[in-house]
Amino acid sequence: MLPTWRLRAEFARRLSGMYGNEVPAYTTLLEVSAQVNDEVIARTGDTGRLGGIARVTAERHGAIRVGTPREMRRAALIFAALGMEPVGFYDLREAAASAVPVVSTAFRPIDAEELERNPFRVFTSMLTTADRRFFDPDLEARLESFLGRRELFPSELLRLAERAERERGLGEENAERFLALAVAAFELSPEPVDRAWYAELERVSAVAADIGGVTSTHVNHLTPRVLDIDELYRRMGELGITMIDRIQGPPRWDGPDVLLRQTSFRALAEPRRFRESDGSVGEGSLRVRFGEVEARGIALTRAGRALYDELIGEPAERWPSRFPRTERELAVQERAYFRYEPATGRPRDGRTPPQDLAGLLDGGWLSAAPIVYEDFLPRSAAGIFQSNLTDEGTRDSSVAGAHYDQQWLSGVLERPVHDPFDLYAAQQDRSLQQARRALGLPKDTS
Ligand code: OOG
Ligand code: NI
Repeated sequence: MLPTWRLRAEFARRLSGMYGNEVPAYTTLLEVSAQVNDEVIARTGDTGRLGGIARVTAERHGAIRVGTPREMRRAALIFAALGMEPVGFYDLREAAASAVPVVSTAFRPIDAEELERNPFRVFTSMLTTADRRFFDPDLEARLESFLGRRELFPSELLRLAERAERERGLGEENAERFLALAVAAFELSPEPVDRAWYAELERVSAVAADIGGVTSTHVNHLTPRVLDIDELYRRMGELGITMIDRIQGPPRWDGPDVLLRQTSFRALAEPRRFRESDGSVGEGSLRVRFGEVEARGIALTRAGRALYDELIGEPAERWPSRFPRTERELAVQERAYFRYEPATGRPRDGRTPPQDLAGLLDGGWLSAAPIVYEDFLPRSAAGIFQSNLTDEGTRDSSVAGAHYDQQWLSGVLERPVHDPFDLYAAQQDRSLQQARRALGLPKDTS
């Protein structure tokens, strides 16, 4: 029997192997990331404060794009089989200046223990075909009909996924079959692309064409995690791989690493087959996939995030005077999430611990371990999407956009879409109450 987490780890490993065969620059990126990580560990020691090296080395996120609520629901079932649940709602239509007509969520494990075993996550976007700013009624109808005719996931895969979710794993033979089918579902298809249809959608948005212009889905990118993203950025440049002009997310500074920093490069054009209007099939190429790398830091509370959102438009020099400069300040000001533990073996000398968090931390009664940010950032995601488009596409801003939100997505998926802040807060809260109990303190009700 392969339990859920092993299915997830094995899926991530095989997907990475498959993608490495498809996109050679990804393999280079993995090599450079591993090198940088080894060097950081040799320099600083593996303190594991933001995840141990075993986790970080295996850690990836993927990005996929689907066309309809039905496809989204089926993707959710496959991820559920892997112990990955929908977390967060991202509306990239508003976050991007270019035409990016999608809304998204991230499928990922939500328990600390499961994250530690393998934190594989997939940023999953769905085309907003009902949004009149991008698609007129005629194009919407043709898109719906095209998407309605395709099956991204074979029924055998869906049946095995249902079983894996229900039984929290699969026997060896079924697991093998499930993994092979699941990886194949995200492979680039040799099926010819209808040139005129693809081009028509491309005029609206390259993202729309990538999703709705082909009969299958594919991994758009797979992203390794690196411990020093500035160093990685420099080295990729030395290898002649042109990165986008900046690292998205918080600036480099000497304070704590928070949230997520990401950067990307455009992958090479890939050979694809095209069907022309006269019915003939010939060779061509498309350049839609890219490489991305990320560094992860501490998860911020709503208050911390509000401050981050305020500062992100400002120059990095402003950070030190405005953003908490130490983990202690982040904790005491309730700007970031931590897992609290009672300090062990410390003689009390007859003293009673103070009530407040600052006192508990400063007096050495409690230790605080950062909770890693496991999610994405809409502005960075939009930046990543955008920097890899050569064309802005078209958007009719004179008409109203269609409304999609987290509740709507929960309905589509027939599963709750978790709020990331609630997940981090619950984890912190549990640890704090437990620690207070261990110290003989009353429950903190603040
Ligand atoms: C997803 C872009 C967002 C990230 O890391 O923020 C993303 C896509 O291109 O499909 O992957
Ligand atoms: Ni990504």
